[in-house]
Amino acid sequence: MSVQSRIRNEALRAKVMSAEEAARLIPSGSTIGMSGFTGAGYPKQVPTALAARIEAERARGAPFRIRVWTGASTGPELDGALAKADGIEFRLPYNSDPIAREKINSGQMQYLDMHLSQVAPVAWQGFLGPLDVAVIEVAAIREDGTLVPSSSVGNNKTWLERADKIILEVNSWQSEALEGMHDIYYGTALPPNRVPIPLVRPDDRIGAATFHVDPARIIAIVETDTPDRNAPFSPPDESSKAIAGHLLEFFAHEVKMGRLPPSLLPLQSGVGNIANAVLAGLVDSPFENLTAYTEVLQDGMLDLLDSGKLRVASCTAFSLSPEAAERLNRAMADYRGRIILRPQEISNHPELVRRLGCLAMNGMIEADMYGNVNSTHIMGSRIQNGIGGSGDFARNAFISIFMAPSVAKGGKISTIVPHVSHVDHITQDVQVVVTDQGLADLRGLSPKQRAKVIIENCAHPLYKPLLKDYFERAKAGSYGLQTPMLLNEALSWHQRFVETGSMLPA
Ligand code: 0RQ
Repeated sequence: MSVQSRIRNEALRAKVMSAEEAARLIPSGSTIGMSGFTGAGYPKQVPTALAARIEAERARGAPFRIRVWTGASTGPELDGALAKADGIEFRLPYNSDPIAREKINSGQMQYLDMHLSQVAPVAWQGFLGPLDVAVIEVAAIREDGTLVPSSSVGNNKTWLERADKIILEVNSWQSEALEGMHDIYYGTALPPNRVPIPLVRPDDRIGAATFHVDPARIIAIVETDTPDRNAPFSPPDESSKAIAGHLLEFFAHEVKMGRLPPSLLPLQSGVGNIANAVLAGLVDSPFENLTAYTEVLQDGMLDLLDSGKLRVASCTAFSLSPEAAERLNRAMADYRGRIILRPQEISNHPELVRRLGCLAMNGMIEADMYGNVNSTHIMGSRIQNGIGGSGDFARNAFISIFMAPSVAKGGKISTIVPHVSHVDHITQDVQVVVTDQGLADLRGLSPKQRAKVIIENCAHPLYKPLLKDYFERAKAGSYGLQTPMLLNEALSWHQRFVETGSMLPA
């Protein structure tokens, strides 16, 4: 594929330069809005060149740091390289890069972990300050100067509108057949000018196929030919398969009771082993004509599309293994019409999640016996990734489901605890908790009723007697009996792990 064919606007071709030249146009102290969502569609060469420049400047005694806003997680060429160069002073809204995680947890990087639907509106509110530069990967530039989005949309529309200067990476690794797959809605506004979003089905198209951009603000275009960070998937393990089994049985029961239609409701599914096992389970299930209104399209969802069980998937990004990315890229045109990529403020919009009645299935770090969920912090203080889209979906879903193996670290940690060490999702936003041990349907239950069901159905046998014992003593010695709690003891399991390496008593 010749690069010329990807930059089809004559005037913009004059702005092509190397990544190093483009990186030189970014001043120290800049706030940069980068594309990228779960390792898809992030710029790959300019951030790496910028990291090299930051290291060179520091060697000369000139400190150089930037503020980075993205869609969600990116890849090693962006977060990894910039964090390694100690170039990121402030980062939002989601990170899963191990080097950046280490910088955050060692106090060297400020990190604002946000609901992903809220990033674009917050950028418009203005209290985060100006956006100096947007660095955005696109699949092509059309004759009329509009941009064909890449394998993720994220916050790109907002960064392109809001930034003073724009640097584009045109990546010829991305399929040209992506053109026509996106739906970029330009109708959002801040109050008091907000209007209803006219989307009532997961497959509705309400926007444009491309980004509009002011060509005068484009200061550089860099040509690349580099794959997304597509992490390999391990096949579902026994625990994930057990979790998937419990959940599919629950869905079947809900259909039988007339509380869900036979084609279920639009699925939202997180990433990782468990989510993939649930999707794999759906391929072999009796459910037909499924839809997805979700954040990312992962391997399991592609399989579900291929099986014919999934009619349409709306998302903001791909999150695929290298094999699945190859498969999708080869046949992209065949999937057009069945996959829609939207800005994350629309894919995760609370108004739409509530209207469509999504079935939200997300991973968790731990849940307590009352149904509060921790999705982000290990032992209350150490960030793992971030809340991502889980809060956007959980509070507004038709059924909000959280899943995890019943133990972590080979049994040294129970994921069902007396009290979560950090709260991301309050008990009112958590309707179903599932572990390999079983499923707790918490709908309509009071706190003490919830505790009984969670301990009985979800706790690992190693920890079940300890939880029962705590609950009985809490009921006898608590200051109040609505949500019994022994204040000094509630977090003692976590403290024991920090001190001895295990939540189990010696
Ligand atoms: O640590 O890597 O050192 O072994 O946490 O845990 O079991 O690999 O789980 O990859 O499914 O991630 C909640 C983090 C789960 C994820 C979370 C340790 C465990 C391991 C990772 P090691 P696993 P997963 C929309 C939804 C928030 C964002 C979200 C997440 C590591 O699902 O980031 O929902 N969610 N987005 O050993 C101490 C515990 C632990 C624990 C696990 N109780 N205590 N450590 N670990 N449980 C999709 C997107 O937003 C993209």
